[in-house]
Amino acid sequence: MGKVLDLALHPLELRAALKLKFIRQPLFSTNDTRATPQLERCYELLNLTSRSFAAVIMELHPELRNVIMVFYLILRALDTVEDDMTIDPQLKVKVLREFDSKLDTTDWSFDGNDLKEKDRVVLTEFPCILGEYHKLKPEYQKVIKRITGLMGNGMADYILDENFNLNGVQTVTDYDKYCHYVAGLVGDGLTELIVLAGFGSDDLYHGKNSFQLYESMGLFLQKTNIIRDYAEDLDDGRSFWPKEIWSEYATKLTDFRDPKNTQKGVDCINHLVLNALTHVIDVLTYLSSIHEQSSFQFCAIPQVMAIATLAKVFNNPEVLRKNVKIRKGTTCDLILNSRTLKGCVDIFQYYLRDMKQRLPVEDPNYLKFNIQVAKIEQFIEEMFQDNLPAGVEPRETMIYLKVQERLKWDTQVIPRVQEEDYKFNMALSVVFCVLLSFYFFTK
Ligand code: D3A
Repeated sequence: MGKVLDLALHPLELRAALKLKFIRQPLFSTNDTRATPQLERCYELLNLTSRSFAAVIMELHPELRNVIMVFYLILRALDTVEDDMTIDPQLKVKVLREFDSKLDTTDWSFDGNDLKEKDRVVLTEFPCILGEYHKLKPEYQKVIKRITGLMGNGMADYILDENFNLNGVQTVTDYDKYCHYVAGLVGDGLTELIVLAGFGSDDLYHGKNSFQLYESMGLFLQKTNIIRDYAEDLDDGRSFWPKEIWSEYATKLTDFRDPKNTQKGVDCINHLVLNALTHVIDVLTYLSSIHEQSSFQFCAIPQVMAIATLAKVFNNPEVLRKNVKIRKGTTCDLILNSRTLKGCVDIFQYYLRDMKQRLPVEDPNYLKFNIQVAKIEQFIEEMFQDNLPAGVEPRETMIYLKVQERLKWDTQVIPRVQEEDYKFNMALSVVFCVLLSFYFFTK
């Protein structure tokens, strides 16, 4: 009921939700996801673990759809072992370290999770995932195995790291390193897969700056989740906020829960948001290098949701007590409007300006925050250079040329969006006429 009321109070979001549900057509048919009972079961497992992300993966180009579905399930299986506090740490470390070698088998499974663990089925039915993994092209299997090995060992190292377990994340460098293992590596693997499929420019994975770009794709998502999940993580007896930042505002991380420290907590949140914003230029550069439409959407949706979430947590004391989330209708709107690079950039600009407007002058990082936003705004200017005075030619910088290339793909999406608008308006007119005639005839 809450969700329905939420939508009714935000008519533009209601419009987006209806358009997404009834009008927008997927880029590719999804019939082949039911080609065999084993493949169908894998997609069911994907749906069980994350319904919303499953929908994003289902929309991918058939060349990458099963590859990323299998990659996601394997990563989820790793996560399910790592997260389960009922598993003996010695066994946990062994399973995590050996996980990549299990990909060479056809029948490995794991039944050691707590019966209450919702995702345990991914591990008990792992042979089903292995069956689909072995059907993938060898070059895709190699990427998945490499990342599984690095992530499994990284997770095991953290379990054995007493300082981390006792005192949490210390420096900002440690924070970046932790986020590298849980999300940066995902960005690495996905980027190699996208480039192997020929869906992104070669330099996106092999270029001089490529590591920084795909690392930022993961770090921006993970840092957003870490800021948002403060209350939930603390309830579970953990936290990933780095001491180097929070110690500027409190002596203990739990201090922020005390209402008398709310302002300090909010200052700390804003500082963490500022830290996350250092990845935005890389994210926009990365998105400019994707040429295939479904891969672009797959990469763009989590990023626009992250900037919307950052704006939601920014200067928000509620984060200190509960998990705040963006509205369902906002998500629909973001999904519809992030199909073009220009659309994504507009979304980033909208939320950056919103945060800048709400930033109190008393904030200890007021100046630094404004400088970071100005830096991003200036970068966006350079991306498009569409406000130049008459007679001034655009500077052909690396990002400008990249964006020009991407805009060619954007122009193919625009007619699709216009057709959807037309269909939606027609459908709305028909519904309106039917309701009106019903009213007059029954009066
Ligand atoms: C960094 O990883 C990427 C990526 O890199 C190039 C491209 C696309 C997606 C991801 C990444 C991802 O997105 C999810 C995420 C956050 C942290 C880790 N991941 C991750 C794990 C595994 C894969 C890809 Cl294969 C984002 C995410 O999980 N969500 C939750 C569901 C949301 C989108 C954001 C959808 C919704 O409607 O709520």
